[in-house]
Amino acid sequence: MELNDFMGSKSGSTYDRLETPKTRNAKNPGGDTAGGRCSRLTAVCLGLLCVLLLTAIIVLWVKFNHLATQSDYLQRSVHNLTVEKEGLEASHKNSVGEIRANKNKVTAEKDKLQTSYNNLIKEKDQLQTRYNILAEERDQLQANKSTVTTEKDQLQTSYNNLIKEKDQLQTRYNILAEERDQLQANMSTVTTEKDQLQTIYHNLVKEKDQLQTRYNILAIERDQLQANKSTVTTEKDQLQTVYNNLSKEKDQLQTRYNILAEERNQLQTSNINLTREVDWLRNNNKNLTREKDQLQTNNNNLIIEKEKLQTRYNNMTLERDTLRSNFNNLNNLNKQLQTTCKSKVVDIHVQLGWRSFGSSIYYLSDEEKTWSDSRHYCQDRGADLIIINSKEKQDFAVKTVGGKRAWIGLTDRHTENVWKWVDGSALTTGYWLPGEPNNAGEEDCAEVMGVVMKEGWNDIPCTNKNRWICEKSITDN
Ligand code: 2F8
Ligand code: CA
Repeated sequence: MELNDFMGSKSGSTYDRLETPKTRNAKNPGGDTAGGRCSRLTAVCLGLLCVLLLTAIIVLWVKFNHLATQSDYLQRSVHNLTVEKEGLEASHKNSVGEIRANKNKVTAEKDKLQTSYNNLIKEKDQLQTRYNILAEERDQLQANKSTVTTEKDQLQTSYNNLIKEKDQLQTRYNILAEERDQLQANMSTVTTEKDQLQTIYHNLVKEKDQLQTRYNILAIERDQLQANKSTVTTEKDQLQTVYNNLSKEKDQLQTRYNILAEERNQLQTSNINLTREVDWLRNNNKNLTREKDQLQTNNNNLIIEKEKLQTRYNNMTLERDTLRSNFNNLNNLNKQLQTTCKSKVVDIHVQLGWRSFGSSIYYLSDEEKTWSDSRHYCQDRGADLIIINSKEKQDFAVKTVGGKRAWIGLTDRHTENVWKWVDGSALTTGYWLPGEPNNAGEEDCAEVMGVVMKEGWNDIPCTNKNRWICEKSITDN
């Protein structure tokens, strides 16, 4: 727009002064002069200069517009930033104000809390101090209470004893007073009689001596009564003094009792704070008392049961002693009977051909049987084949069998060369003949030989028939 205007304005002066060849030729159609060429060169140069100027102007214009746009943008940005800055400053001011206000509030609250805290600390210390003082006072009062209670109990006991003694003295005093009254009555009677006698004395002179004598006697009696009266009076006075002293002491005790009662009331007042503890202790005490009562009841029941058990134990002890005595008697009787019985058994067996040796009896058969049949014979009679486990028994067996031979209770028929006795015990010491046992032809049973120079054991077949020796213990049963 402005460019066109600019160019228009410029063309008005420059283009009016330029001439194209056509126009020049039209003006000067005759020829091409040096001036004309110079003019055209100048015109061309001017045209180029114009173009350059125009280009520069356009570039500058564009740059100007760009700078103007940037300037507007920057101005708007500055404006916006300024607005934001103002808003931020305002909000900052508000925030700073709020923060300052809050800070002041917090500081004030903190100060209040600090003050409250300090006050609480002080109150706590004061309470702690008061609590410690109260605790000490409570302990002292507790101690004083215990002491006062003990003293009060002692005084009460003393007071009761004094009251009893006072009552006894009063009773004795009353008795003495009655006796005194009786004596006074008697004395009055005697005095009356004396007056009568005095009258009679005047009237009956003859009887004067007798009456004088009686009078003297009566006078003596009177003197005695008078002396008694004096004594009674003295005792009465002493009793009165004692009674007065007792009354004084009673009054003093009453005064001290009143003082103690006041102190007790003060202590009771002071102990109000301890009432809870006391109640708690009482509750505990009640529970403990209940438990104690239950335990007491249990204890009583246990004592009753224990006494019953003791009675039963005593009865049972008596029964046991009786039974033990009976048992001992029966045991002795049993031993006697066993001894007698064994003796009888031995006698009977001896009569039947058995021989006694040690604590057993032995039987040497006349018959001959196999080893097993021989053993059955013995077993049928409560015996078994002989077991020879000592030199003494070996000698006895050799002697019993004489010049013959007999089965003994020894065999290895279950395991070859493992010899065992009939009671299952293993053979430890054998009295075998030289070279025996040799198992010469399945020889599993043992015999004892009593032949001279051939006294010992030999193994032979169990099916052989042989004599045998039975052994029966008389200590069994
Ligand atoms: O009858 C068997 C018996 O024969 C001999 O004794 C007589 C044997 N003695 C010797 O050989 C020394 C036994 O061992 C044998 O049992
Ligand atoms: Ca043999």
